[in-house]
Amino acid sequence: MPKRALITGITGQDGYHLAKLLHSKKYEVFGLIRGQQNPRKNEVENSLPFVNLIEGDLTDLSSLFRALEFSSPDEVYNLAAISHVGYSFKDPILTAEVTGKGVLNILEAIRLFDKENKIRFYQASTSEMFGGLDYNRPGKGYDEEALFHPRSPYGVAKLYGHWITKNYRESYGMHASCGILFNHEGPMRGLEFVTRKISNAVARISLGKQQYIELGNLDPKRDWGYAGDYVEGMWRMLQQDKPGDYVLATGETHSIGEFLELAFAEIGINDWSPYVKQNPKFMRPAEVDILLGNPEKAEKILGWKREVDFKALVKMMVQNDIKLESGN
Ligand code: NDP
Ligand code: GDR
Repeated sequence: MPKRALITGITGQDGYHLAKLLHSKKYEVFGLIRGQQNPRKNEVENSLPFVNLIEGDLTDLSSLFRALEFSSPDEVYNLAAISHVGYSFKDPILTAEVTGKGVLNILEAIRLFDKENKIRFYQASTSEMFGGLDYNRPGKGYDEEALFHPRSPYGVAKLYGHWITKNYRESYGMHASCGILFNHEGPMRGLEFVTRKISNAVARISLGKQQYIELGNLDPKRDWGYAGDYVEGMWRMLQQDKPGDYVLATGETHSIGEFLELAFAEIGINDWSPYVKQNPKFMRPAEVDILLGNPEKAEKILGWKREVDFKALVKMMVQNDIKLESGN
């Protein structure tokens, strides 16, 4: 019997990569999609034709229960969230409902549905829970034991999701794991995130379709990996005999300026400064200045390691956007 997996957040970047990975491993894949007429539905049907879509919303426990009944999964990957940190300052209450309490909804639905306690659960936790104040692990990078200090409504909501997942593991013996993932990017990244915003703008500038790009704060540093590598780590967490929490990261950190430098170099521009304008509109009330992860535990126990390095990631994203923008 093939294994069955239910993915929430199927229209997102990670939903795409994870569905592909599970399909390649012969899983039957189900994806939760929200809204009466989700604008991304056609896209998902075309790019992931093997996925069985189920309508539902993380804020609606009854829809989650129905999704479990319909898919009868061995594994549930909870990737759905309001995931944009900047947006979470504008809509903090909705962010708490979806990104925070939504996790409780799906855990509760599983607890009520799965009387034999067999379902394995993955929660998409994040480096945003650490907050970038590098005071407790100077230089070494955040690991699973590092202190949390979230700096946005998104980070605070994710911390609730993280702890309630651990609580269900401890209280009910659920096989529930949290992947504390640092930023991961790629051609499927939403245009609202800084890496894809840059790769898309660079492609358009090279084709004469755009003059410049407007960005917020250029100083923050991030530990950027490739999303295709990270979904492999998610899957490996659920294949362990025991549930646990794991950091997935590259162990390197780079500034937005460095990303700009490599991206513009792809189109033969060495000085990017004339093409970048700063706009306070893209700044946040509180910033995460630096994130650096320590993936030692995942490397040791899961045998996981990132494959794509920073330079290759930037190249992949810019070249993909040049292709898309030139209609090839
Ligand atoms: P995306 O923003 O690309 O995808 C988010 C998904 O959540 C979309 O499919 C969206 O669906 C869905 N969603 C939003 N609200 C609801 C709701 N109320 N009910 C059901 N579905 C909903 O995120 P990523 O794929 O990049 O990330 C996946 C998860 O991992 C997220 O939880 C994110 O917070 C977390 N994460 C991501 C990292 C990264 O670097 N990418 C790093 C660490 C954690 P719709 O199309 O309907 O909007
Ligand atoms: P992040 O990603 O906040 O790390 O969250 P994002 O790409 O949005 O921002 C990274 C850094 O770039 C700065 N920045 C800008 N960001 C955006 N989006 N747009 C801009 O124009 C811009 N200019 C500068 C930001 O201030 C920030 O410092 C991502 C999400 O995927 C989360 O869901 C996930 O949990 C974390 O990564 C790990």
